Amino acid sequence: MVTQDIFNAVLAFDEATVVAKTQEGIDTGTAIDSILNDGLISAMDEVGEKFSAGELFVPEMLMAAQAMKAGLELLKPHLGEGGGQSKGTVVIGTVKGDLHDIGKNLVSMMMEGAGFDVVDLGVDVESEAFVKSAAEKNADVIALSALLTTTMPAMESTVKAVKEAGMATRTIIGGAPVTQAFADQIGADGYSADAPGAVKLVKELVA
Ligand code: B1M
Repeated sequence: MVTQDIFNAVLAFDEATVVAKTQEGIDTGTAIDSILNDGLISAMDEVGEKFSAGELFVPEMLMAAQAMKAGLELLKPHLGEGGGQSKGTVVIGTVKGDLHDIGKNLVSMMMEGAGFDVVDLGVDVESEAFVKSAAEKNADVIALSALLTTTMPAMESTVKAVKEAGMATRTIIGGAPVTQAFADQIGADGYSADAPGAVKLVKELVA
C-alpha cells in the first residue's frame, strides 16, 4: 500500500522514495488525509518514539524531517478548498528557542489552502517579531507553534506582549506538548491539537 511505503521510506530517511510514493498516491487517487496521517505523520510519530527509546538520534530525526518535508510539499496544492477572496491574515511562527517547523508548516499550508493570507515568520521567533509583523500586516490572528516543553513559556510571553501592545489580534497556540488548559492558563484565544482544527478555529475567530 502506498501509505505504508511512504511510512517506511520516511523511517528509512529515503527522500526520493517519499517523493515518488507521495506522487504515486496523489496520481492514483489515494485520500490526501491518508497520505498525510497514515504515511507522513505516523512515520514522524514513530521517529519520535525511537528517539525517546534511544534507537535514533538527532541527525536521523533531521533526515526523517527532510524526507517528510519533501512529501508535504507535494501535498500542499491539495490541502484546502483554496481560491476566492482572502478570508483574513494570519501571522504564524514557531516560538523563541524552538526549531521544529513541520507542524507549523502544515498549519500554514492548510490555512493558505483555506483562503487566508499567511505570513510565516519561520522558527525561533521572538515575541517582538510576532507583534511587529502582526501590526504591520494588520493581522487577524497570530498562530504560535511549540514542540518542546521548554519553549512553552515563550508562548506565554508572546501572548502577553500582544495584550500589552493593546492589539485586537487574536492568538492561537498548538504543538505536541500544548493543551487547552495551557491555552486557558496563558490567556490565548484558542488551541488546536492539529492543523485542520487550527483552520477551523481561525475561521471561527475571524467570523
Ligand atoms: Co525534536 N523533539 N528535538 N527534532 N522532534 C520532539 C518534539 C520530541 C517529542 C522527541 C522525543 O523526545 N520523543 C522531543 C521533545 C520533548 C519535550 O520537550 N517534551 C524533542 C527533542 C527533545 C528535541 C531536541 C531537544 C533534541 C536534542 O537536541 N537533544 C532538539 C531541540 C531543537 C530545538 O528546537 N531547539 C530537537 C531537534 C529536532 C530536529 C531539528 C532534529 C527535528 C526537527 C526538524 C524540523 O522540524 N525541521 C526534530 C524532530 C523531527 C522531532 C520529532 C521526531 C517529529 C516532530 C514532527 O515534525 N512531527 C518529535 C517527536 C514527535 O513529535 N513525535 C520531536 C510531525 C508534525 C506534523 O507534527 O509538529 O506535532 P507536529 O504538528 C502537529 C500538531 O502538534 C499540531 O498540528 C500538527 C498535526 O496536524 N500543531 C499545531 C503544531 N503546531 C501547531 C500550531 C497550531 C495548531 C496545531 O496553532 C497555531
